[in-house]
Amino acid sequence: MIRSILIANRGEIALRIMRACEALGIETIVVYSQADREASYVQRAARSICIGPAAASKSYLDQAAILFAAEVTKADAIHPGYGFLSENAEFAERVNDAGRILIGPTAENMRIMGDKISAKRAMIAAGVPCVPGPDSALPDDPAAVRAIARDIGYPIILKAAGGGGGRGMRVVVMEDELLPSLAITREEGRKAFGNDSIYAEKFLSHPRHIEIQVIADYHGRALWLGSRDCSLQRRHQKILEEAPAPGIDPQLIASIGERCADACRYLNYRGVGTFEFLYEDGAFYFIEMNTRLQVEHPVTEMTTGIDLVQWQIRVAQGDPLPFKQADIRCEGHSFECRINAEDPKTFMPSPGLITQWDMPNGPHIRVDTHAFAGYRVPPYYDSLIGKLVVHGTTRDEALARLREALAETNITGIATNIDLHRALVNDSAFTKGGVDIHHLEKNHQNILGSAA
Ligand code: MV4
Repeated sequence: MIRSILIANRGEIALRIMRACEALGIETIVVYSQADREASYVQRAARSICIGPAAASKSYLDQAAILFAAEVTKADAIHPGYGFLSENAEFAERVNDAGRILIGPTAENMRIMGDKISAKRAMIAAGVPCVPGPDSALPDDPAAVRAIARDIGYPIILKAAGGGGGRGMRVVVMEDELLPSLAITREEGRKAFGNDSIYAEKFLSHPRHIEIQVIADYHGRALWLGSRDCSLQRRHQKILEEAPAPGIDPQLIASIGERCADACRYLNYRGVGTFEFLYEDGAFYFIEMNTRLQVEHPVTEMTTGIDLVQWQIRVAQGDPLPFKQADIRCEGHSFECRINAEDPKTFMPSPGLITQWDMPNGPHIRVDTHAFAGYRVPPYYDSLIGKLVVHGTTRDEALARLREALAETNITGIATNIDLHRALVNDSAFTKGGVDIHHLEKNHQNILGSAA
């Protein structure tokens, strides 16, 4: 039984995890950097420990400092949240070696999925459909590389095995560019990830980004918990997500979901996780698996009624999942707007003092945030300061609630992307449903302009 959890994260997700702990009667310990001293969740925790200066490398990424804080407080478990150390296999091992529970999948799960080539190989073995292309690294021999690319068919995309989330990728349109592009991507992979393995895939030109949430216990049960559409993004930063993915045959989603749950059982996956797919012309193609709780988990909670963080904790302490796949429902529709402290036109971060913080509330509305009037947004971290989540019986009802909720929102003192969200909920392509991953970047000016 877990009696106490050290939360190795900050901001809205630290508070989200704290709420789940409180609901389960688990004591919370939070670690914080000097820049997060005035955050209210730091006072709310039973114990709080400053682990270093503002720079994440000297605080939220300092494994020794976090492990020491856990030792001092005798924390039974550590919850890493998202980002920071959440997908770090070495950290997971060190937590276990210290006799503590890491709330997340096993270090081996993280290692397999962290290497995008081994992830793809595992998915092919488990029967999950992948983007066409070999599940092995490109060879050194130029003639062999050319033959592989020709076999896939141009355009192709080169990806670094150590990359992911949009880092270390390059599209190749013609054979002329192949070897120079490969050399550059290799060098980037070597420098950024210490891994110069590169793989090649067919480049999909207009996909949607659809993901499947899963949860697996230590007793061989693995379930899929519906789909999310995360196509509205800019520079690999998601802006607005929804569940379920609109306009896709639920039977097709269910068949992919079953594949994901099968893959979890095949891989002895533990905890919560997300299978990321590209969806184009009616077909799904696996690209990556995230071995953590994700920012957008609330839309899945709203449509399934399952508290993912509570179940993540319960599974980590060995509880069996009490529901079967047939018990999992996808009810209605949910949207999440990521509220960022940033300029809506330039996307430049906008830290500083929040002078007014009026958030909507009422039925079918959820706001996940650590911010408040008088809170100072520090300049050192991600600009996400909150998430506005709504639910409706239908997508249109959820959208109407989202419009109303955004109209009620008033944040002053710092710039936020609220105006972008207000414009998005009136963008006809978005309201119709099913925009691709390029929609926001292509139409950003028009979307903002037509709202004014
Ligand atoms: C792709 C792709 C097109 N074809 N793979 C970007 C992030 C990383 N997770 C994988 N990514 C992509 N992989 C093939 N074969 C286009 C992207 C991509 C993308 C994917 C999801 C969400 C946003 C994106 C933005 C640009 C490119």
